[in-house]
Amino acid sequence: MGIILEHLLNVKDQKGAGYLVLIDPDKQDIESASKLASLSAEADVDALLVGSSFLMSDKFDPMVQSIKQASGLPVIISPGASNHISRYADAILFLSLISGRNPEFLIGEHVKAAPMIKRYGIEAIPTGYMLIEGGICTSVQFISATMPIPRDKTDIAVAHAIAGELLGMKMIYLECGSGAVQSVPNEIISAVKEQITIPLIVGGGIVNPKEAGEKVRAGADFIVTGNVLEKSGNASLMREFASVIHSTI
Ligand code: 1GP
Repeated sequence: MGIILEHLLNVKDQKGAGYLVLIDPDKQDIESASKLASLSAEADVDALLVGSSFLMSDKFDPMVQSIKQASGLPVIISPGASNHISRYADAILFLSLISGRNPEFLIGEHVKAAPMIKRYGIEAIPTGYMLIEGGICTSVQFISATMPIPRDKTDIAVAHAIAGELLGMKMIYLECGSGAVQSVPNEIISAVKEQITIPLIVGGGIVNPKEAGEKVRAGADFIVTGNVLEKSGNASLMREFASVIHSTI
């Protein structure tokens, strides 16, 4: 097992659940991203995710390097496509968009990215990425040209997650998409959690610590927030998220 996946599993064992902060290179410049990264380290965040659905920034590589230096935290790419690779990252969520039926996001982008990931020695964490309907058409839905799983189709979500685990994925990521107006329903989280043995990441549209705590109680092993901190860079809110997520179970 790679050291970053091991770190994540240790976090889950020791703290009950982990807190991941997503830095979107299209919404930050290097300076503000580095500030967010160093605040994250002070606020007991467990790792940083970096990525977006549609990378417009030409500063991905230096940004990953800067947030790594500023935080000392594990930096994990959460890619939207095969060009979202940086030699400075510790790991990459090797996301397969299993809720969709677009071959590019099931295997095509992976083939394009694989040689570079290998060359740089970046730890790849095979992850089943499941888009759940979140009240708006998010960038990930539009860019991937896939249909999210309807919020009331819990059984369909569960079947996808089981399939992901049976295919050998190491984590399942339930995602409503950045800026979603509704986060992943707790019913889906608990039903999926009951049927899989691999860790469960939940993100998209989580706007306050209380909501994050509910997701952990429902079965989330890792919570991801992006927008809510990017807008405010609010250190005390970040600490509140971390303490609720780490103390909920
Ligand atoms: C993590 O994509 C998300 O899964 C981030 O979503 O920006 O809505 O927090 P938010």
